[in-house]
Amino acid sequence: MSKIILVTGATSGFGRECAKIFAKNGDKVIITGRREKKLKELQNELEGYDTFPLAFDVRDKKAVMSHINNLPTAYKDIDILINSAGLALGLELAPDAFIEDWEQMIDTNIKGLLYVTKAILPIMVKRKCGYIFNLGSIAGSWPYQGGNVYGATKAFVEQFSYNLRTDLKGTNIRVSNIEPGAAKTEFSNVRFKGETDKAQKVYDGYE
Ligand code: NDP
Ligand code: 8X3
Repeated sequence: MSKIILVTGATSGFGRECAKIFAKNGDKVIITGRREKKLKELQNELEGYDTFPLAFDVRDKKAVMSHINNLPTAYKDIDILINSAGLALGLELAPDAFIEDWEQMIDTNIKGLLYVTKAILPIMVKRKCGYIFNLGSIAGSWPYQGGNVYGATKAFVEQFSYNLRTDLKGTNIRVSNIEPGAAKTEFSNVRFKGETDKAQKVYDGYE
């Protein structure tokens, strides 16, 4: 049976690939991210499949709530949430890191994920089913130099996932925290703020 999936961070990387797989599987996929142009590109690439683009910033609590609460009837009953929107900014050691970078990672990876989850939970609870996939990271469990706040946000995602799973016992809603290792997406371009050489070097020697 076809499902309704909402994917955050569907303009790039893991979120985009997940959206493609679900859409090609015959599911209805609500694709979200800040960049409307990228959402349109993905929708065009998936022509013939059922996608619904929704552009918003996960840091904007009001926008998150109103977009999700005002979904058209055909997309309202979300079965699966994929919380992929997230980012790392900078690789400076803590004394040299920028407080604004720390704030943006916390606002996106922690608060943004919470806003989207909180907006969708009532839909799942009412229907007594659902699956929430959070994108944590190995960086949430293992330290590396310069990973300071990024890793800490992912540790939050891990613990929140455990606690959410506990709170949802008996509701038939499942929660998984996926913890990938380094993967070549836009992630490092974002982390190094467009310094492509630096971003590329991250993956030198990786297979
Ligand atoms: P990408 O940079 O390729 O994609 C990140 C996505 O997040 C984009 O679609 C971006 O969309 C979205 N996003 C970022 N900020 C916001 C925001 N404020 N509001 C809405 N959407 C936002 O990275 P990945 O696909 O690699 O990363 C996806 C998730 O996986 C992240 O949570 C990341 O921390 C995690 N991860 C990544 C790993 C890696 O090595 N790549 C490894 C482990 C975990 P837009 O810019 O259009 O808003
Ligand atoms: C992304 C993986 O190792 O670059 O979460 O932090 S890593």
